[in-house]
Amino acid sequence: MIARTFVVASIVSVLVLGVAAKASADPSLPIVPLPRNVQLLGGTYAVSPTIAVQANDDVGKPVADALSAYLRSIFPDSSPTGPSVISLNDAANDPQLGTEGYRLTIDDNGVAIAADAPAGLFYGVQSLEQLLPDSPQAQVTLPRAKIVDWPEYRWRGIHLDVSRHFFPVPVVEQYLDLAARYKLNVFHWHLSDDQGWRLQIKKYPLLTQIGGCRNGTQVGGEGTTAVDNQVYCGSYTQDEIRDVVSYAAARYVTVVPELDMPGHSDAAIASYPWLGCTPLPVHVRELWGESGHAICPTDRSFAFIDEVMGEVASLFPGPFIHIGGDEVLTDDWEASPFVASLMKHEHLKTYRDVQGYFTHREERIVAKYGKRVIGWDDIWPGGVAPSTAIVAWNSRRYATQAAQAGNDVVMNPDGPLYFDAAQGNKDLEPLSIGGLTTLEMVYDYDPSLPGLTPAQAAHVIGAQGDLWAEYIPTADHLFYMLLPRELALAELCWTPRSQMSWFDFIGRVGPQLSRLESEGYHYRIPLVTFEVMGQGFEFPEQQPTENDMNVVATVPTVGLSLSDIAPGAVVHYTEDGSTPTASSPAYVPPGAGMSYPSVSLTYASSVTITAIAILPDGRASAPAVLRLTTTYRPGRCCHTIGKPR
Ligand code: TNX
Repeated sequence: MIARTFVVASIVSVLVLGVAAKASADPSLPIVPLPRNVQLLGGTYAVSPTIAVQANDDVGKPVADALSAYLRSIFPDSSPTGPSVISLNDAANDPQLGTEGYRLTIDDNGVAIAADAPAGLFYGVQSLEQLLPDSPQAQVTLPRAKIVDWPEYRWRGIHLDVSRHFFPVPVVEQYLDLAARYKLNVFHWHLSDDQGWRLQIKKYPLLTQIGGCRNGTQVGGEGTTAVDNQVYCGSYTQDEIRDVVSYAAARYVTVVPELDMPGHSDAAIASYPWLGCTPLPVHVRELWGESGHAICPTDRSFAFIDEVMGEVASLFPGPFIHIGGDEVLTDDWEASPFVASLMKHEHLKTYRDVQGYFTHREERIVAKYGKRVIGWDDIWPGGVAPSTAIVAWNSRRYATQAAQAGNDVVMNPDGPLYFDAAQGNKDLEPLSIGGLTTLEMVYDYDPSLPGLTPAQAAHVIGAQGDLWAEYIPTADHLFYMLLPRELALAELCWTPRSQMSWFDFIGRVGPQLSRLESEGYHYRIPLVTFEVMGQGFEFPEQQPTENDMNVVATVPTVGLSLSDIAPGAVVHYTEDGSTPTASSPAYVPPGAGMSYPSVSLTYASSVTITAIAILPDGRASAPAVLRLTTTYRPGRCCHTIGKPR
């Protein structure tokens, strides 16, 4: 058992390991993303179960109705008869709020939300809902506070790949609910790829009839070639698309449709083989990874793209259409006599220039329908129009060049903002594409680019997280990969970097998980966190994995506490290196104040503490391992923090 010698000492330094920790000493209001300005006024306001919502005009009415519905879920037995009210006012007349900012005031007069546009009211309501409980209550109090809040970035995006696995409309709507709750405002919908075309196009019905189905799906992890031979189909009708677009709009989310061309187009080429540049048959791809095929830059292909974009432009009211453009393998182009003659005729020297030609023709088509092109950063080197924006997944260099040239850029780095990577030690996580993107890695990502003038920096319009779905066959798995990483994404998009604090953030994640839990969402249970307290220890930079930490102490006794933020979880631990179970000792947190349990070590000894968090229903977090070793020898000096001898 962890020695219960209580160390009462001045805490010189506190080292917190892992992904979860207690709230900081002065916890913020439990709102994610953290609001820009919060002034606590002291005391509380008691919310009457009969509280009503009043909007000053019809503009705010849909937002008021949504808030009323939330209040009725808390007070199911009362009706909104007043006299206390939550007032919504869409004429704050405060320029700093912009179209998305809001003021939320909770004082003795009640609750008031003011904004200068409906999106701002909506975001004020999201913040208020996070201060309210997530289940029916007899009594509710709110902290008296004044919040003035607006976002750092105007593109706060979440992406979803529905080609590799298809997610039906109700799942997409849940995905949008969560995006909106955390004040994300762009849904990048990856609607086509080699493995499936998912958007009904009336002029080209085979795109979904043939391109919407594949004859099998890769089974197993990266690199395998095993296929299950099961027919797998899925697509959205245009009516369904319109429903999703209006569902998103009601939550102030703009849908950006992506049709990925000229690479990643096997499903389109399989549907209409004349789109391709190869005489060989092309099938809707069953394995993940890239195919060698690409759409041929013929006039017939561009006539097809024109008709497709016409339908797309009429379905999606937002300003952008995403044309893809990533990972174009040029094998088919290189073998094509047509491409050879095109290159000669158009003076295109390289295949990169051919991609530039392709992009420019798409830009002209998209502009004709009153829209702007956005594409993966792979389109940058071939040349793009000034109005074209790029999503930088691959190259900070291209992102920087684009911002310098005055093109808008959305930061979306493979790594910190790729949520298809594992959230912890991949051997303990569900099958994923691999790699490691912990919650903390997401949180630490800063979308700003160094070395830009303010005018150039203004072209970095925001960031987005991606969910590529090769290894994500079900909705439960999808939400598991999304949560809680989406919360960190939301905060880095909304909250100024200078106000962000990891420890403060994880203190606010717990209440969010409790609401997500009550709504039945799957999420990754955060690891147990170790706090090592006192002086004279070192946390080597190289840690084996997220779950596995080494600490070298230069003192014989180290104060330690374990904590977890998962709702209702109990921490269990072992000290012999074995994985804890529910029958391992439960960790009882010490009381408030400066008393902590401590671990006593003798020279050159070490102890391995392994801890898991077990939820009431038996689900458990991955184990977190802390190996403590001491180099302390009586009589030798150990005053220097972090420098063991
Ligand atoms: C690269 S990101 C791709 C996708 C894959 C993803 C897997 C991008 C523009 N292309 O086709 O699904 O990696 O992480």
